[in-house]
Formats: sequence, C-alpha cells, structure tokens
Amino acid sequence: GGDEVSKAQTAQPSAQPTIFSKIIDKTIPADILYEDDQCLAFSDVSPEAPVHFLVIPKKPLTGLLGHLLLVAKKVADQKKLEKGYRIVINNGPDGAQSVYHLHLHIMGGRQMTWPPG
Ligand code: DGP
Repeated sequence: GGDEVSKAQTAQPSAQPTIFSKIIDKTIPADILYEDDQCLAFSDVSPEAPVHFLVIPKKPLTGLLGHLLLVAKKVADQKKLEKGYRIVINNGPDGAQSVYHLHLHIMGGRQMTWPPG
C-alpha cells in the first residue's frame, strides 16, 4: 500500500545485502512456500490480496526468469488460484520497488483491477 510507496521513494539499489538475503539464509523467519537451489517463494509480510507471495532468486543465473515464472505457477496452483492471478515486478522508485533484490509478486484470491495504482 501507501507505506510501500513511501519506502520506494527512498530505497536505493546497492551492493549491500537486503532483508531478502536474511530470508534466504534463514536468519529471519518467513513463511516459505517453495525452495530449491536457485530460488525461494515466501508469503509477503504485507499482503495486498488474499494470496500474495514473492518468488526471488538466490543468485542471478542464466534462464532464471523462466524458472521463477515456473515456480510462480507451481505455487499459484498449490495455493488453488485456478481463477487466475497477477504477477508483478516493481522496478525503481516510480515502479514502487522498496527491496532491491529481484522479486516477482504473485497476487490472487480476489478480482484485480486495472490500471494498478
Ligand atoms: P517491492 O520492492 O515494492 O516490489 O516490494 C517488496 C515486498 O517485500 C513488499 O510487498 C513487502 C515485502 N517484504 C519486505 N520485507 C519483508 C520481510 O522481511 N518478510 C517478508 N515476508 N516480506 C517482506
């Protein structure tokens, strides 16, 4: 929501580890839905839909985006989103990105509207 937008206005890309590094190395807890050697899927801490999870890479790898999309579908099926879902990548300040570690948002369980805010 609005809080993410205010975070996105001050968040900066940097070489420093993000909060997601701590989720990957399990130093902070998350509701992990799927994990393999290349990626991790976990519930968003501030959900904007009845189902809202993130799929993130552990490291950049060739063909990774395709893999993340396949994992998004796998977990969406697991979450029974048979009526559909939305996949979003927020990019940069105007895109409302607040965590500078590539992540797909997968949101479903309600009717999405267009255009997004
Ligand atoms: P954005 O960079 O705006 O695409 O969104 C980052 C998302 O990450 C936002 O929806 C909230 C989520 N998030 C931030 N910190 C944590 C955390 O510590 N745990 C979990 N599970 N999600 C987080």
